[in-house]
Amino acid sequence: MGTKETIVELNAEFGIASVARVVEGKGGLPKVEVTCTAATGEMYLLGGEVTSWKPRGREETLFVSAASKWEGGKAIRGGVPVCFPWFGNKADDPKAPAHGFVRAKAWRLDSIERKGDAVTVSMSITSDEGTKKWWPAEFRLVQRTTFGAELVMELEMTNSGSAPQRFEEALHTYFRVGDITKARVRGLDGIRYIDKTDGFREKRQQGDVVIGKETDNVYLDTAHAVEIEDPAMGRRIRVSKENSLATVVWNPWIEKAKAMSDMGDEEWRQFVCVETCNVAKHAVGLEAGAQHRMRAAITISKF
Ligand code: TA6
Repeated sequence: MGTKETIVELNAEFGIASVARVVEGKGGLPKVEVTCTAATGEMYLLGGEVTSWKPRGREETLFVSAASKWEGGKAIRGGVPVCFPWFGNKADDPKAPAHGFVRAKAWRLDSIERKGDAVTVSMSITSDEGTKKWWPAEFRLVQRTTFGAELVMELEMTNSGSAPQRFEEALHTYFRVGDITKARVRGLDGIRYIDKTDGFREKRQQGDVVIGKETDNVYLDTAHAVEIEDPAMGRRIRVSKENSLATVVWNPWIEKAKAMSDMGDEEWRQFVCVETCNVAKHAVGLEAGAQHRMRAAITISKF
């Protein structure tokens, strides 16, 4: 079945008149488009990836690169890539795809539900012979996203195998900012972090996180909310979380952005990644048959 037929079929099965529909997105890729009272949003079946959330009366919250590739098998540059079952490079296999394999694979659309003035979209990916080449585990991973006055994402991992598994996970969220040089991330003062731009040295955050160079910090033992202050767009973005003990703050800055084929040379100015995750020493151990659910909730207020 071609993509167009799939889209027609999916829309017939899951579409909700005037609230949510399955349409052809960029590159002809299928996506769910949400237009409910509280917000608009979109989520691609590629990677189970949220690529837009606009609460009613507000501007777009997420950043997506104008140079993103929109091709099956390639991660979308921007939105909320799902990193799983490892973060960054795979320790024991330099040839393995960075951030795991699920963000470049087609996920399954499982449901679209209207909940009051919000809409919840669930997509999932299940282990198969292809995934076992990279990671010999049985699993089902669900990305359940509610587009409403807040954006709530739940990443639910079920260990459907007969052996315990250990994995890393991240909601690698690209937040749009008006000017990265004026933005700051509050809420990590005093928290220990690994500085990936300085030989993975351990450091301690002094005050707010301001971005004035390539920044790639993995904050550890931190379960609480952070706020992105974006004076250029006059807004504050709050990211609260559950069942996550690490937060990553990343901006590639000038040289790294230039070196990325799927990012515009000047786009480093327009986003900061604040990633809700369990990585490094916070990798999750899950017994056979058990389930783990990491949650991120995002709200916007006037700055
Ligand atoms: O989360 C930050 C990071 O791990 C950086 O090191 C950088 O590699 C970024 O992710 C983007 O990775 P990607 O594989 O999407 O280019």
